[in-house]
Amino acid sequence: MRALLGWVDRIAALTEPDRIQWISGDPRERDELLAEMVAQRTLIPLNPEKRPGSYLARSTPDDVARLESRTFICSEREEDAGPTNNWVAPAEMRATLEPLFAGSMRGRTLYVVPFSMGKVGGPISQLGVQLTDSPYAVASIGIMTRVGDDVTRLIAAGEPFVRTVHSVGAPLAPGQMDTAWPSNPEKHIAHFPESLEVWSYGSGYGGNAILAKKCFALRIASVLGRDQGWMAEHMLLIRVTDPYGRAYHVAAAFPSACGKTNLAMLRPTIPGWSVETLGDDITWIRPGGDGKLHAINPEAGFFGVAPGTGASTNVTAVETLTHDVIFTNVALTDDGDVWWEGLTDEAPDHLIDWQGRDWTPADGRPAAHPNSRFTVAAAQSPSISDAWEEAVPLDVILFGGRRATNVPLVVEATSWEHGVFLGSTISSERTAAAEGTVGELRRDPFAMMPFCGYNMADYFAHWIRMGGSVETLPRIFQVNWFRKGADGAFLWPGFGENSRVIDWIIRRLQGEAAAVDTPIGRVPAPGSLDTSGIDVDEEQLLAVDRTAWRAEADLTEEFYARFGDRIPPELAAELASLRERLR
Ligand code: GTP
Ligand code: SPV
Ligand code: MN
Repeated sequence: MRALLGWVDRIAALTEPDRIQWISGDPRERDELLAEMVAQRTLIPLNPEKRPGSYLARSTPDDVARLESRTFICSEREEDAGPTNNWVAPAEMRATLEPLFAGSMRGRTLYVVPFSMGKVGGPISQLGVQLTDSPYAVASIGIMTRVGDDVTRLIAAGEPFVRTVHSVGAPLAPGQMDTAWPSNPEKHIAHFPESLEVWSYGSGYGGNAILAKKCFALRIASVLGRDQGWMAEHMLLIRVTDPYGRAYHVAAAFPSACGKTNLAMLRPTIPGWSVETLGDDITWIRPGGDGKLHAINPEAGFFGVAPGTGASTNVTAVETLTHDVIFTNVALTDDGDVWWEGLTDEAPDHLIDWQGRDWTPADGRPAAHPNSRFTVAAAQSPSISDAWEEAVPLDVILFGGRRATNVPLVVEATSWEHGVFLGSTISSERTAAAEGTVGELRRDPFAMMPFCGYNMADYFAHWIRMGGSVETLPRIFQVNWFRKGADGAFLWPGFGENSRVIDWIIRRLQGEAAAVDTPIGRVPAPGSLDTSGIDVDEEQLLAVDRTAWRAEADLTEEFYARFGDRIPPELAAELASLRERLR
């Protein structure tokens, strides 16, 4: 406890808040915080008849997504951050941050938020504390993690914890009016993997501000996993039950805004199957005592993409969002409810858009920001599994991305090493979840490019190594719901119909579905994928074009070359045999 108190004192002395508030986890404390934010105009209460317990927040236009260019891994040695991370020496970053944080909380409250990733005291769980001057962040962390006195007691008893410090960088002079969304044009999201610290300055949004999420549960946790023999992954986690009542656990790594929440809440369109949700964004994986890898969802809520979430795409999400939700950057309806593109087929005649301006369909611009999101407790999802707070044995791992060309609907890896190779070669079209040009193709191995806290080649080697940690490994598949035909339309209906791919995968595990070998892996044999009742061009969906794949192999070689001789020999060998098979 002395360690925690001393640290809070030091940060308070640096940031000079007007007051310090320890978050206990009491529901009354939460209600007070929400009421304060309403008074401050940070939150707009929604119509309690339509959306009880729910609020809308609007950020500033420069604070709407993760900022990868402002995200830093500050390891002692540059090579430990690797060529795909922004590296700054720890001493240099501290020298940059100190003057920014000095006095940055003047006129504000410093909240001390103790949180647990995974259930409090759970065998795979980890503790952290976020010090923040953002009540919006406090409310979000309260939904996304388990916060409060239970955690403080564990820390007092000597449990280790990750230290995270966050300031929106908007001190208030005496008497100065606050703004609805305080932030600072200068932003830094800095990770210190050796001292297990995160310092975030200037942003109030999502992964930049809820430091338990990407900063801790992925970037710092990936380093802990490397050192301690476990894995922190950008994956959803589901339990799939087949028509015979057999249950399987499936984890899937798709890049940001590429369908994790959708698959996590999948409603199968084919009879006999059911899917339960365990997690939608982050999965921690460890060898279990039974010779299998075991997985947990370390989070307690969903911070999900709103646009594209509707009755025809993700009805479970729509049902999850009926009460007690914080929406950010969606549109406001005239009757005090929310709307976003894709919620309904037809837009309302009039809205207030995400920037607070009048909006009609004729305006032509989106009413909700493309990266607008909902924050909601996992427990209130109708699809939540009874087992969602427990560790479950992992049977299948999927890797995916958003690829208009080349990548088939589903490919089965022929071995763990081949599966790791597939994961390492994933590229995906950029989405609005971070800055950058939407649609531009970029490498996103294991969907972890923005989230790996160390050298990505060492991360690849860690995956290879984990293959030797248990007797029965999950089977690995690559999927792509986003392949397009010559007319530019998706070849695959997606959403609930993705259950047909899950069905094929599970029947592969049972030895009940046929596959054919291609140079890149196994694809469904003609007739083995259940396409009854839908009209799809299976040949195009599963086609493997050798010329295009030779070009893909060239790009993979270029990508690997960025890491020099740190690329594990197993992956270099996989690339060589791919080339061999493509000849
Ligand atoms: P993060 O929270 O950013 O990590 O992303 P996520 O992977 O959870 O993203 P999410 O599931 O919210 O996906 C967002 C977008 O993907 C929405 O626009 C969806 O409409 C779209 N999407 C999801 N599944 C499918 C699918 O099967 N087919 C198609 N075409 N689009 C999909
Ligand atoms: C992502 O970008 O992958 C997210 C949203 O899940 S955020 O928490 O903002 O990073
Ligand atoms: Mn994510």
